[in-house]
Amino acid sequence: MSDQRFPQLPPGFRFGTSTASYQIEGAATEDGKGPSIWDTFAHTPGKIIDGSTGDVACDHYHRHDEDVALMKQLGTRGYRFSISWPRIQPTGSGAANAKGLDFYDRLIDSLLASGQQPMATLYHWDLPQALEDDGGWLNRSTIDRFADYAAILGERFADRVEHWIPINEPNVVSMMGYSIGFHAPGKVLMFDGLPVAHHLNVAHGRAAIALRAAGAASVGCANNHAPMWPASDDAADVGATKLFDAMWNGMFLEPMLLGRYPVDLQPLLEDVIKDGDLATIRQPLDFYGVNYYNPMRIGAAPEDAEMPFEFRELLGYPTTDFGWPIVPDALREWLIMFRARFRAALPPIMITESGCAYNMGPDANGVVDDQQRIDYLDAHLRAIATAIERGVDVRGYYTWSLMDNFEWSEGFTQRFGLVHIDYDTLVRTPKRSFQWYADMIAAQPAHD
Ligand code: GBH
Repeated sequence: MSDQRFPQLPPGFRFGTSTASYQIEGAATEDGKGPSIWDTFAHTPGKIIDGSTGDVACDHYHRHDEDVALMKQLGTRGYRFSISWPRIQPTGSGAANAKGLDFYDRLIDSLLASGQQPMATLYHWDLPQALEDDGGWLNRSTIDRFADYAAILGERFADRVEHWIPINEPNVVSMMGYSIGFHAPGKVLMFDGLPVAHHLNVAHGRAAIALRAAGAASVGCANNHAPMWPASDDAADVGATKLFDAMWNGMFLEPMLLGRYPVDLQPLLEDVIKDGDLATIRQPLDFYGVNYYNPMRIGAAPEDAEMPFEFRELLGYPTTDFGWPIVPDALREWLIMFRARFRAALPPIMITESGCAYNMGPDANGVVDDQQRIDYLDAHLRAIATAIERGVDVRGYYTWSLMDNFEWSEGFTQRFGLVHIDYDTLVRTPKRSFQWYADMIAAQPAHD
């Protein structure tokens, strides 16, 4: 009997949680870890809204056993985390740091012992600072460094990691990091940041090849997708939306799945594409990871603006504490469109991130009453269930995030976790949504 109180996903559907190294680990200088661009950026005054850094974050580096025990309590069967490149190669090249490898070795073994299949991201934005000093992702040789790093990880962990993701949200890396400078390394290059996008694409392909050569069974991606809604029917707004859609959604998706860039972007990338690159990028993917948060409303910018598009407020929907609109229907529509458009070129989909910021803490009774997060997860899982009924092959949902963590430029001010973190004491308190997620998983007909 199906339990109508909860969304029902097909038998075998995978439930998990998701995190990233710099956001949770702390231990910024321990066991030989080198500095990353996020260490540098967070320590630069004025970059992080509350002046915080990831030096300690959730102290997951020392408390991973407790965190894995929480996953077991949740009843998830998968956990997506990222590996900190500068723990493995402190300067981004050369021999591996044994202590860095050992940390992930312990983590992976404890995950497996607790019934959590590891999904490892190689790059969730913490580039070794030494590589940035050489130009970072603007420098093509960073691709070779990334392929070497991928080979090290593949050799050590391919026997135990179920799913691999080379790069988290390359569109955010390129746009937020190198075009508008809101994220590390804080470069404001506008369209001159575009080579970064291409280099990230090639790095994705090279890492996929290296991982498979080392025996990795399943390699995918984690691309952020946002449905783009024009601010009006005006040709200028529609045109600006089409361009931004190509830059945000098409720039990585199309080369990965089809081996070509969106037509509108081809002239902008002519100079940076080398022979063979497009074939390198288009590696077969075992799954296509989608990070979904919300649709965006785009309008044409005034002629003297630096970029031809601008972001407008999307009105008429409830918002999270971060101010992001809540539109689960847009996820359903987007998934259905995605399948209709790519058909046989589309691998099975995993939702590699989906979640919301609500910032309440424990009440007088110690309860973190985040009913809004429960409603959010419920609605998004129902949207996915509907897309699956319409024929979209979605295999899993890894909610962002297991626990509150360092939310990049927002520091500790935005809380995405199922588990509350007290940043003074580092005490973990499962929220009501944690219990809901556990009950929802337990209510599935049969799950993997
Ligand atoms: C992800 O990025 C990251 O992978 C993860 O590390 C992060 O903690 C998490 O999401 C939460 O932020 O202009 O109001 O329409 C999210 C990338 C891109 C999502 C911009 C929201 C637009 C918000 N974000 N997007 S809005």
